[in-house]
Amino acid sequence: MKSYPGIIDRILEAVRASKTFCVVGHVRPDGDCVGSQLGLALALQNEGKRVFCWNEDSVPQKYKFLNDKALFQKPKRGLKFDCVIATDCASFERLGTAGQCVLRRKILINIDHHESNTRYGDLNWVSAREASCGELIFRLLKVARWPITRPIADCLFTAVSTDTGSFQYATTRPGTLHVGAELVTRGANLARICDEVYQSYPLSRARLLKHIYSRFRLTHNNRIAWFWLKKIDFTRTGAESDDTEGLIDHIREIEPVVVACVFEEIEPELTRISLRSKSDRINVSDIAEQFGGGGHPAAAGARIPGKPLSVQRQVIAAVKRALNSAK
Ligand SMILES: [Mn+2]
Repeated sequence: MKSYPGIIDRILEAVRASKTFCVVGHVRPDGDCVGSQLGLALALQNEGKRVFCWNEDSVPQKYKFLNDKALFQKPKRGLKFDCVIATDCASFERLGTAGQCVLRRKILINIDHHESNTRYGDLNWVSAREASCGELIFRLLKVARWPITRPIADCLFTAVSTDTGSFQYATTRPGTLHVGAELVTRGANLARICDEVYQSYPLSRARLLKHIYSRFRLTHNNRIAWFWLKKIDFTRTGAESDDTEGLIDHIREIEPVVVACVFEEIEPELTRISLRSKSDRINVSDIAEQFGGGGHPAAAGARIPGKPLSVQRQVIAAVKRALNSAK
């Protein structure tokens, strides 16, 4: 709590002076995004604030249990907020259409843990040391002395757990585990969270996984693994685009693999890439930045225009260069 007293105090001052809020997150929200948004929104509601949450894309099925108070509601056109808070979102563009929904506001606060954050808020609290944005929200609540109720603990635990691969990634620090422990003390329902988030995948996702296992490719002495997700793969398996979260881990976890990459067809000439690194000498955020994206050293992504095969060649070549220069 010592490192950022100034910015937390300034955020709390702005929050205390505001009545109406919208808490927004990035396109294709993940567990850290939704958990941070809802944990913060519930705390604000408990303080008597009027709060909405909104994202361009809907809450993935596996996180819907966190939204039992239906806090996600599309703001009506022209609605004005005293305060908009963006969580887990590295740039204003990453808000997608949610950014347009909340243009009318007095103040924009940006709370995030991405190194590549562009500081697009009026107040910016960016701390890349934390493994998840959920830990920043936890700290905000502690400094504010707002109660961490059971529903809030569920949201924040989901945030921390999903962004750390269940406390496995190298970003997990002692503080991350302390936050997890305190959230469990405050009543986070581990059995329910693990069942909803990790043990309830739709059958369509299993079909997609079968496809991936039969199609993934290895190169560079098995140190690079990748697969493609084409639109037709979704149609064939009945999977939705939110079923793809975490699929990359299935190739990342293969022993010789150092860098895993997923290419997803968004449009015939627009590809979304996701990158994961298992080595602290390979920073995939640097690779993603070469293609206009960003993220964390071990997990990053980008959207790249161009012919799919050419995108694939360029990205694999950039990964090979990174591996060769890390030798
Ligand atoms: Mn995150």
